[in-house]
Amino acid sequence: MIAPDLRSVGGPVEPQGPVALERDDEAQATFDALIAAEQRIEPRDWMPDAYRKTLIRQISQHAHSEIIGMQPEGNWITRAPSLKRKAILMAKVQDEAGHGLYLYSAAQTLGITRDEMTQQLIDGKAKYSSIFNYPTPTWADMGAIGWLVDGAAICNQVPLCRASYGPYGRAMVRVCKEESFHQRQGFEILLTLMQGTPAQRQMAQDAVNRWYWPSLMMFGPPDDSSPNSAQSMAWKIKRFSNDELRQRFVSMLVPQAEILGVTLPDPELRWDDDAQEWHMSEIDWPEFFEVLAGRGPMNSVRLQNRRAAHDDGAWVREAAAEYARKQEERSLSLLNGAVA
Ligand code: FAQ
Repeated sequence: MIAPDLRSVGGPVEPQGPVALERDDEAQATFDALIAAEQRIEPRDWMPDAYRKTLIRQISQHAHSEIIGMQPEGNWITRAPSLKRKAILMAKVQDEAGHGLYLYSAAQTLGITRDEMTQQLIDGKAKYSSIFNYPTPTWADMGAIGWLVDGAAICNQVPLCRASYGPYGRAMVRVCKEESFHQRQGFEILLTLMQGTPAQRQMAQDAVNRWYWPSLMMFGPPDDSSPNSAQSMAWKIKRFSNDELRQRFVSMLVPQAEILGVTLPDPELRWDDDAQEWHMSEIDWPEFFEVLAGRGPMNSVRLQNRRAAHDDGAWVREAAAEYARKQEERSLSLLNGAVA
């Protein structure tokens, strides 16, 4: 069944004074009704300013994360242990670039330009996921990133496929399909290492030890210190709280860790039957906030690399813009010739 379209407000006329106020109330009521009815807000719709700003914040941070997120694994493309592993890793890193592009496009529908977002990132003013500020010293890190980081990304992003803002939710559907391939390839790298020599098994366990806690931090601060959650959930951008998703993630990891034969590095981790949740050690929140403040192990390297790539790519952007200008000029003169 097709849901009835609740939009009755629209059109280009911009009334002033009391009429405008009435019109704003009407637009707000339509927006509220669309959210309540689980319908999507589209770029053409009126939306509260705070909703627009929240989406620009979250989607642009998400896009930056995908772009910066290419670096930890990009670091291993030239050193992958076989041609097959190299091809898979290259495809994965390219996928992350694609995710960044879908997300920048979704954010652009909200009235911010790609240049503005890029500038915020390279000026160090924009956030991106804390997880990408950790180093990747061994090949096993490729397995741990796929299994844990992409695994956490899937847990967080599957509910975002139902985000109330249309372009974001639709971008997430494709992203999630690709992330599940990423997670499986990470799992398979770890499985192969765990079936190898004692040194390979140790390398896999070390990588899991290093990525486990940062991957739990990806879900954001605890619910009682998450300033944006309540409003984002009321707007149905977020569907679950940070702690709820963290719990789901651990539920997914525990049986998979058993299959792999790795130990999750938390001696306190156990299912609490009374609370119906995983009991775990306290996450190192001071470390999380240090990373957010730009003082993680790899923050400055990640930004330096991004700035260098931006500078190195300047000629490509200029050439593309000039090519587009010439194409337009040519099609205009053809059109004028046809008219004359
Ligand atoms: N890192 O009030 P909340 C990936 C910030 S993609 C950095 O809870 P919210 C794919 C937060 O932005 C990974 N900052 O905020 C891949 C807010 O900042 P602000 C990225 C964080 O928005 C895999 C402040 O703290 N995924 O992995 C983090 O309601 C492998 C207060 O927090 C997304 O972006 C953090 N971990 O909830 C790529 C998913 N956590 O602006 C390559 C979409 C929180 O108020 C390789 N985003 N902050 O100063 C979301 O779902 C949400 O934005 C949350 C945060 C859950 C991240």
